[in-house]
Amino acid sequence: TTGASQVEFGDPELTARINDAMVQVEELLHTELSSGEDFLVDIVMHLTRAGGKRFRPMFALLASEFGEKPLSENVIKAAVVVEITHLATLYHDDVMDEASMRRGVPSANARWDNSVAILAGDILLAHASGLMSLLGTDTVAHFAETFGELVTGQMRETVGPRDTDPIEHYTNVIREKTGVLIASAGYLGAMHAGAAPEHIDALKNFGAAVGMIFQIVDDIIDIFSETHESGKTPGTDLREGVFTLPVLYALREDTPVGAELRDILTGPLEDDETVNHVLELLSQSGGRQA
Ligand code: GRG
Repeated sequence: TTGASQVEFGDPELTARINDAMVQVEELLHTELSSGEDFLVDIVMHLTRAGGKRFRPMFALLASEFGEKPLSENVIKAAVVVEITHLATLYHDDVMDEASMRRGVPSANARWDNSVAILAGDILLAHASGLMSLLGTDTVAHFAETFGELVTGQMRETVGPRDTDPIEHYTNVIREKTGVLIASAGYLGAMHAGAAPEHIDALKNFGAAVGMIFQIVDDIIDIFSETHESGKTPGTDLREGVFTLPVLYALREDTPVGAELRDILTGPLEDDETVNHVLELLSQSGGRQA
């Protein structure tokens, strides 16, 4: 009834525990975001109601299994803080990308307008901050750093210096904009379960790596899918002049389409015809192997 996604692991007891805890995550998420006047709640709950994988809170719960108090109340709160922060970034990201779809429904900027979507992201951050304050100053300090890095990643992608190696630039961007929040899920889940410092650290590092893989897959989908699972049109990054790993791979000297791509890809792509042509070249480039 809560819409919480169900998962299955090899161990049936773990499956039951995690699914029960995900129901608690969903309940707290709904309770937290449902406070306020009706007109606000509709906007703030828009993407939560639309679905989403809840990958980050799930990872926080799993990380907590390494501690003495797995799935404790504070672990649930930390998982919800991470999901709400993620939601805030989705609202803002869709404004920046002028995206019309998210989680299979119209994005908030399409359904309302840019101002509403930006403000909704801000309210979500206010909710995340309130909930986070219940978890103590260490968590707040950790989160301030995490969130700063996340926004830096988005900023680096948009206006960051380009004098480093392009792959290094891309790696820095995805580590920051996607890796750190998933790392934080692992860190906070393990920390609030009372895990040993070396386990907390390992789960943070594992989360960072998983987050980067997650973003690379997302970027490959943006280039090579017919239509995005979320209903987004492929080629969003190209339209913005953001060159992700499959593009950087195809641009190399030794790919058959590298020279032509280098001529075309000098900045954001203006029209659909050029975007489609580039997508076609990329599909011939072996970029899927990137
Ligand atoms: C100040 C709130 C605020 C944000 C500014 C916009 C921004 C900084 C950062 C954007 C970072 C971003 C959107 C990274 C992409 C992360 C990503 C892979 C999103 C998709 O995640 P999924 O697949 O989505 O987990 P669901 O819908 O399943 O939750």
